[in-house]
Order: sequence, then structure tokens, then C-alpha cells
Amino acid sequence: MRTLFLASLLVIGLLSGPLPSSAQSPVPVILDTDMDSDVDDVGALAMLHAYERAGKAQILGVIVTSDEAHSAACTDAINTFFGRGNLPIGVSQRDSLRNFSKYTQAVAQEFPHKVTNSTAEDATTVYRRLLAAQADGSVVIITIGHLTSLSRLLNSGPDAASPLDGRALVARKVKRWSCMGGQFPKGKEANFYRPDPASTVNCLRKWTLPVTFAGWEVGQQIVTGGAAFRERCPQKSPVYRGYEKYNGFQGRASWDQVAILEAVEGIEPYFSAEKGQCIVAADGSNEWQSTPQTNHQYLKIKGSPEVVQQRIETLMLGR
Ligand SMILES: [Ca+2]
Repeated sequence: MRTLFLASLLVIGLLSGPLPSSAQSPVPVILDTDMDSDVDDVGALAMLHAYERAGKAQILGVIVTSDEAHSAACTDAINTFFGRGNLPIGVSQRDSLRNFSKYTQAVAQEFPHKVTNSTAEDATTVYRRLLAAQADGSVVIITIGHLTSLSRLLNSGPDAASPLDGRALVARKVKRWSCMGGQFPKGKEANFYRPDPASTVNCLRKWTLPVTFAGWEVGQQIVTGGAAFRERCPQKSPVYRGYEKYNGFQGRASWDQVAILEAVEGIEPYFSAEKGQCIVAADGSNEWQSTPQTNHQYLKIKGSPEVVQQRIETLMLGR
């Protein structure tokens, strides 16, 4: 009887195809963020923590690509708030820092953290160590800022973590890249051109694995963090304080959150993908070329932006 039962399960499993995503292993991710001028990075990091608690993502570490003085401390404070104060943080810059964020200093002052930009490890060191420790072909890199740190990773040489150079290490360990950047089919978007378009060109030239672009025009349609969000969000939260300090809950486009959604849940059910090739000029402007053989795709919203907006805000609440 038991054998029959197990055989039935096996047949059902074979007939039903792949297990639903909720039953799959958590997606191991490295988040690369410019936690400074805009607040969508706060929402994006909160989403990632919600996914981790739901068993859908495993956050390996966070790379902070910013010259803002409190960007790393703010990132660590958010991680600590969500119970992950042990997460490695690597920074792109440790001196000549500036104060220009509306929210990072307040979040850092009001919520416990251990890491600061001055004391954090170097981004390339952290990227390489995290990748070297993972299974081959497993890691999803999510960039929601400019591409200075990813470019340095690709340019890096062997170190204590791995005898492989950056390109070989990425080719060995990474599964794919989810990138908030660019404007499609053509345009000029901040993560690609400000402040480091040379790194964008370098990354796209050296990247050989699949990459999905969440372009400016997608997140622009999805406004989160407005008055309705304020009513639902606990006040003693770095997410609440971030959005409050940024613009008093007037709402903000969800450029970065779209990349998180796609990185963990995939294209469906919220998006469709256009396959081709993203061409980036030296000034960081980009345009799309339709080509049959490609590792590039960009997202389009499928259905109502309101459905995506509600999904993102629920995750930003940590649910
Ligand atoms: Ca960002």
C-alpha cells in the first residue's frame, strides 16, 4: 500500500512538471545598491528580506556602491532591523565621502548597526569571497545602482578567495544578473550614465551570462511608498523613516523594486521579456537591437501596474 502511495506521488510529480516556485530552493542573491540619493533602494532591500523570510531568497551579502557617508550604515541598519545584522557588506568607497542623502543619516542614527563606510570591507573583496563560497552557476547578482563595483569585480585578479580572475569567477559561480538600469528601447538612465558610464560599458562588454534589464520606464509606472503605505507600515521601522525623510510619503517610482521582483520570482506573472542586445555608448546612453542570439532581455509590464504595485508594497512591509 505504501509502495503504491509513493508510486502514485512519483507519477503525479512527473505529470505535474516542475515544482512551484514556493517549493524550490531559495535563490542565492548578492544585492549591489547605491543606498543614497533615491529611496527605492530602501524598499528594494526590505523586499529582499521579506523574500528571505518566506524561503524564496537567500541574501549572501550586500555591496554598497556609493560615496555617501551614511550609505553603508543605513544598509546595515536595515539588515539588522530585519534580523540579518550578520550580513557581509562591501563598499566601493571608504574616504572622500559626501553627505547628500535625505534619509541615510537619520536611519543610521536611529537604528542599531555595526558597519560604516569607513570600517566596511572593500566591495571587490566581499564580492569575490561570497561568490567563491557558492555552488557553481547558482548566484543571482542584482544591481540597483551604478555599476562601478560590478565592473571592478569583472576586472579583478586572483586573491585569497579564489585563483580565478573576476570574469572566470563570475562565469563559474553566477547564474544570471538582474539589472535596474537603462531605458528601453532607447534612452539615458542614471544608473548607466551617472557617475560612471565607463563601468557600464565595461560590464556589458565582459558579461557573457544571462542579464535582465529592468528599465527606467517600468519602475516609473509603479509608484509605492505613498500615503496608503504609511498607514500600513510600522512607524518604528527604517523603511518608514526612509520614505518619511525622503519625501513625506508622497510616493516614489519603484525602479529598484522591479529588479528585486524579477530576480526572485522571475519574469512571470508580472512581466514579459523582449530579447535582443543592449548597446551602451561611452556617455551611458543605451539603445536596443533586436537580435535572435542573445543573452540580454528587458522587461515589459504585463497587465496592470496596480497589481505589481500592490505586490511590491506588501513585500516592502516585510510580508
Ligand atoms: Ca538605486
